[in-house]
Amino acid sequence: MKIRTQVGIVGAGPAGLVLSQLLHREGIESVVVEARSREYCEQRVRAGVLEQGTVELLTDMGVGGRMKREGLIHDGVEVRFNGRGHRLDFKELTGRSITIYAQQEVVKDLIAVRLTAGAEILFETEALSVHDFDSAEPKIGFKARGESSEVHCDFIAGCDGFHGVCRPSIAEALTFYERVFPFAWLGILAAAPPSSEELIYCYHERGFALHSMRSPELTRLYLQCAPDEDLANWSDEKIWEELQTRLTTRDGSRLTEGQILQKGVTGMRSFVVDPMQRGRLYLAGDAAHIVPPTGAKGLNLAVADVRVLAEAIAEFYRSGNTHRLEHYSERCLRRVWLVQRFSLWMTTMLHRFPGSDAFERHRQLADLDYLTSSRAAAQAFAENYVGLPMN
Ligand code: RFL
Ligand code: PHB
Repeated sequence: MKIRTQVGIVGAGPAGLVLSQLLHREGIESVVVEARSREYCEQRVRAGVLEQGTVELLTDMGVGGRMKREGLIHDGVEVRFNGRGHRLDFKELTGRSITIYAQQEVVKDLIAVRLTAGAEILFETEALSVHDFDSAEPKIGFKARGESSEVHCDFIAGCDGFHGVCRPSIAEALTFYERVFPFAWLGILAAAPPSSEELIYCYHERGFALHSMRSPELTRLYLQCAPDEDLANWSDEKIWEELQTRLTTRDGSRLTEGQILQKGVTGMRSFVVDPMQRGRLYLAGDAAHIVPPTGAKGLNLAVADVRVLAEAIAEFYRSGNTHRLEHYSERCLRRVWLVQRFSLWMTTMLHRFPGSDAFERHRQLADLDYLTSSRAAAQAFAENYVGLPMN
């Protein structure tokens, strides 16, 4: 079997699906090859914070209906340390806000819109190779029902996440930049109403904790743990006790507890490849970069990449001009490094580093003090958190 299309996309995560829809709106055809089942993609619990620019793009693309009805708009966040909360008001500081809407809901909405428009998404089809990207007809190799097959296309978009095949296929042409952190996050989803109307980022001597949510009935919470933490050592009671200890305030307010529906450990790294392209293969999203989740940026950055890529591909089909394609990586990497800087700064300020001394803890507290007492500092934080301008 041989499939011919204009753009072959590997991966039906946020990057691949948004790209496919943006291209469709420019009259450009694509085929998406996805290793997992539709159900798996629609259920994978991950990000929850959408920048205003991401929300606007999804709305312009025609996938904003349910997000507008069910998403929670937040005008600020709380930063908590020494048992006291400090609210940072995005709306007042930047005129913008964020939306809480789960990544898997974004994925569900995108898949539904793409399939309704007659798109081809080949689920349960793992790409085994990408090749010929230095020619005018690159190819994605895969096996379907035991038979080797290929997608032949004009361009390949490698939207296959951190563990995909696209980046390794061009590894010799790339420079890698990486930091792995000596801690991870233990995350839970609980059937409990959120204990605050907004997100709470908490610094505590026992380690970082985060209060987030998915809906008026579902709380999402995280606590800093060891990178190789064994979930078997964490009973539900122990998780709640640790969260209560870290998030406690001087006035004694407590989290509302509930049944834990899901738990998992997420490693933390900062990772960038440069360039994000080789010949007619373009990397986007987690395939090209990873940020620690502290800044809530991974999904938003993936969307920013494919917006640049869709514009560049559209220009090529309109005029034959390859200028934007040639500068794809350069345009993306500027934002990528700004977001890396922000995510690393938040991570460093809020986590307990193993072996850190009293000097380091005083420095972190001074960072938090400055953030919550200086309007200039709060504004710099808010402008990054709600999302830097697209251009
Ligand atoms: P994805 O979502 O990993 O999608 C890649 C897709 O490619 C498929 N694939 C293949 N398909 C075919 N053939 C192959 N050989 C393939 N190899 C892989 C995979 O099955 C998958 O469907 O990457 P994408 O699209 O770049 O999207 C990136 C985001 O998923 C990621 O950055 C965010 O989830 C990160 N993140 C957050 N981002 C935010 O913007 N805001 C947040 O609040 C936020 N919180 C988080 C997060 C990530 C977390 N975890 C679990 C890593 C919280 C957590 C806990
Ligand atoms: C989430 O709700 O999952 C979430 C929120 C903020 C973050 C990371 C994850 O920084």
